[in-house]
Amino acid sequence: MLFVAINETTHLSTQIHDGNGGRRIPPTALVDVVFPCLDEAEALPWILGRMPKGYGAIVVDNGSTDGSAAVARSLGVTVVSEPARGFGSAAHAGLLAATAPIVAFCDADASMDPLDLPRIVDPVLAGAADLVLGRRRPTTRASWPAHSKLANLALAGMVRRATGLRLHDLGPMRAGRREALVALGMRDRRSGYPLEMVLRGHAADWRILEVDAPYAPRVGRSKVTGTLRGTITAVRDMARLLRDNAGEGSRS
Ligand SMILES: Nc1nc2c(ncn2[C@@H]2O[C@H](COP(=O)(O)OP(=O)(O)OP(=O)(O)O)[C@@H](O)[C@H]2O)c(=O)[nH]1
Ligand SMILES: [Mg+2]
Repeated sequence: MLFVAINETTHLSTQIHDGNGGRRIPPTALVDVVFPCLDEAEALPWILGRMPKGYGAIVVDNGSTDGSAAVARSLGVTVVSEPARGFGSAAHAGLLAATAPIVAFCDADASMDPLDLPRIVDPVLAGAADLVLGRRRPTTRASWPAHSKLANLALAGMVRRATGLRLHDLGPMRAGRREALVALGMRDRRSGYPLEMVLRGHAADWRILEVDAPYAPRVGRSKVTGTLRGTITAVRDMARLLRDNAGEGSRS
C-alpha cells in the first residue's frame, strides 16, 4: 500500500493506493480521468475496461460499502480514498491527485462511456479550448429522469444569462489542463462543484466549449440528481453559486 501526502492542508489525510501491489505505476498517462465513486462496484469493471489509450483512471472513493475500492484496485487503477463526503470533495481530491497534463472528469455509473472522452479532451489537447463540457444526449428515454433534466435545463438557462456562454448542460464529463484547473481554486465540495468550475473558468476568460456526449441509463442506484432529494440539493447548491456570482459581478 502506498500513501502519498497531498500538498494541501484539507487533503492531508487523503490516501492514494496504486492497485499494483504497492508499486507505483509511473505517471505516463497523457490524460488522468477522475471518477468520483460512491458504491459503483457494479459499474466499475465496464467503465475501467473502456479507457482510451493514454488515459489513466483515478477512482475517488468516499467510503463505499459495496467494495468499489477493492474492485477498482483489482483492475489496476489508482484509487484515492477521500474521507470528506460529497461529489465536489471527491472530484477535487481526484484533481489534486492527478499528475497528467490534462484532467478529465467522468461519472463512475456507466451512464457515460469513457471511450467518448476523446471528443471532450481533443479540443483541449489541440489548444482550441480551456474547458470542454460534454452536453448529455440521452440514448434512451430512461437515461435522464424528467425532474433532473428539467432542473438542469433551468440551471443551464440561468448560466447562459449570467455568463453569455452558449451552454445547454452542466454535465459531469469535462476536461481541462490540470494546472489551470487547480489554479481556479474551486471551493464547493458538494453538487455545485461542476457549476463552480464553469463560473470560475468564465471569470478567468477561459474558452469554454460544449460538445455532444451520449448519455445512457446508469447502472446501480442514483446518488445525486437521479432522486428528487438529490436534485433539490444540487439545484440549491448551484443556485447559491449563481447568486454569489451575480453579487460578485455587481460589486466589480
Ligand atoms: N466519492 C463520491 N462519489 C460520489 C458522491 N456522490 C456521487 N458520487 C459519484 O458521482 C457520480 C455522479 O453521481 P450519480 O448518482 O450518478 O448522480 P447523477 O448522475 O446526478 O444522477 P443519476 O445518474 O441519474 O443517478 C457517480 O459516479 C457517483 O458514484 C460522493 O459523495 N462521493
Ligand atoms: Mg449519474
